[in-house]
Amino acid sequence: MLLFRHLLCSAFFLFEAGYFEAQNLLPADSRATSETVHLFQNLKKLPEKGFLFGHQDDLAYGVGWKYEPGRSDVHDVTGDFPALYGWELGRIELDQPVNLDSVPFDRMREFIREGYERGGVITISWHLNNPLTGKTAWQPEPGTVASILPGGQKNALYRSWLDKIASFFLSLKGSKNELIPVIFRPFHELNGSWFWWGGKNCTPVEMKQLYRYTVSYLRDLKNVHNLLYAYNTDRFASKEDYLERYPGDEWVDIIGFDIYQGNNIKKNEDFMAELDKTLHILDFLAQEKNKIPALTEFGYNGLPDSSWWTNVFFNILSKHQVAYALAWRNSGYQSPAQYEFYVPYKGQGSAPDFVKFYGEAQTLFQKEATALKLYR
Ligand code: BMA
Repeated sequence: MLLFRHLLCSAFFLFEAGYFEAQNLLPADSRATSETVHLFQNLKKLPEKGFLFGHQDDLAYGVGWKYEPGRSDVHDVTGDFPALYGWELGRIELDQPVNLDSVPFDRMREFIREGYERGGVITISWHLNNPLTGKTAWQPEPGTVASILPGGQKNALYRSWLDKIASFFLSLKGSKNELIPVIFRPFHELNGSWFWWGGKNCTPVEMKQLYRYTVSYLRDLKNVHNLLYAYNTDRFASKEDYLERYPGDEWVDIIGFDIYQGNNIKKNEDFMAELDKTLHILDFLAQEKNKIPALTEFGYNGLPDSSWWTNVFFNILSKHQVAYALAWRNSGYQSPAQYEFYVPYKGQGSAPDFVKFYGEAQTLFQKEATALKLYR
């Protein structure tokens, strides 16, 4: 009888959501859909195996082409699609039909479904305009973050923008009418000062408030339950630096950062040393906080080094634990001064090395991701 009571009590205890939360088996949204919870649990185990290779806007366009059904620069080079697809919502807040990089939101929805149905993972960023001035994300104005928090003059406007992204997230449906899970990385690069939400443009306290407010609004008010939340800095110097604007473990599922070679990190050795050091801190924090580590954006614009993928990037990444790494977009020719791509296209100098990188056991592309059944 005693034993029976004991078993009954344990079962009762196990069924309490509190137990799962305490064990970190549930994401920041304890009411997340089952596909989202499975993705969360599978991503947590993933670094033991390897990392998903991702590419921004991969299915929409590449170098020298746009909107050719079934095409992808990654596929042209490797015969396989990425395992992770990045998309961007900037300008959805203005009710525009296309985003700031000219991707129509309707097409984006179809591409998201296409990648998901193949077993791939979706991550979304949002370069939302400055709500105080109406200018772009890159045009900071003192007081912007304070103005959109509760009590601020632009809070109602910000809420109306959140309503629009909530509708978009809730419109992402798979073939069984289930919601498609998305890794949302609001306020990315939040320790740099180039966006209105970042660095010296607000205080760490304001940033934490805004992050929590945004999660809570989407999750608790709009009932969006297909999101995992990524805390996403830019390059950083130390653990303390990384955590300065961290909203707290209960608000975050994934911890990551963005890092690029070129511009201010020119030499391979310097990039490797910094990537190694910061990934080492991330490994430690992911363990300590029981979070999913990720390289939320990376790249070397124009890929001028033909062996960069194996000698530089994989050389360092293979020593660390990340669940995924997202390469930035292949927009190609933009102006004589700007030619932008971060994965090789067919015939590009680093393409053979990228195929070698593809062949590494730790790099996971679409076929491997599909086999992993990340939503079950
Ligand atoms: C930047 C560049 C821009 C683009 C922006 C938002 O890094 O790629 O061309 O508009 O991201 O996607």
